[in-house]
Amino acid sequence: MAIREILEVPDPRLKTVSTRVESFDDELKALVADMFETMYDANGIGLAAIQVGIPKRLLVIDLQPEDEDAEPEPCDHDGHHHHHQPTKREPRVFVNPEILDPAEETGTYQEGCLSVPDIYADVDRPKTCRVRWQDLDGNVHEEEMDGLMAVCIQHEMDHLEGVLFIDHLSRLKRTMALKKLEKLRKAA
Ligand code: GNR
Ligand code: NI
Repeated sequence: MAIREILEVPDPRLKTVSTRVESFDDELKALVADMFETMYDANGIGLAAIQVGIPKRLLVIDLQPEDEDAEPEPCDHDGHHHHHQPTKREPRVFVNPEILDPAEETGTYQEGCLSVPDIYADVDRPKTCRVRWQDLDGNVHEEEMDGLMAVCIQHEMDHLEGVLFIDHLSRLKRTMALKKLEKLRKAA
């Protein structure tokens, strides 16, 4: 397992339209393991493969927030202190995901993106959607998504089309967001 580098704007690779996963092999499982490690290290709740430079229709999500006040895990008797470990992880893998019937009703959520660090902006999206996807063995699943899961999976699926959340903003707001990012980078 390895933490991979997360691509950031204006890297042109983030505009790639990703291609379907055809091989459900060990290489895919190794990539997914790296994606989880990279996402947890960056404190993200989702990650698309293109964000680590792999143009495949693959994403991982874990909505569980890290819980600083969590009780130590019962198995933590080896004396090691596990920093930034959430109490309970809910890792989910979506291979070749498709949105079937987005709700007409939209909701607004303040989104962020690991590829647009430290920038947050309100984005409107369908409140719920049905998602069909494959798991790591190629089996097909379908589920109705709502709440933060609906927001996150739509954000991740945009990445598969080369779209970032700032692309949903007005030109003025997008320009302001990118200028702010430049300023933060120069200050760092
Ligand atoms: O970590 C992330 N948080 C987040 C917050 C609101 C809406 C979407 C997201 S996804 C983001 C991680 C990321 O960039 N995934 O592509
Ligand atoms: Ni993102």
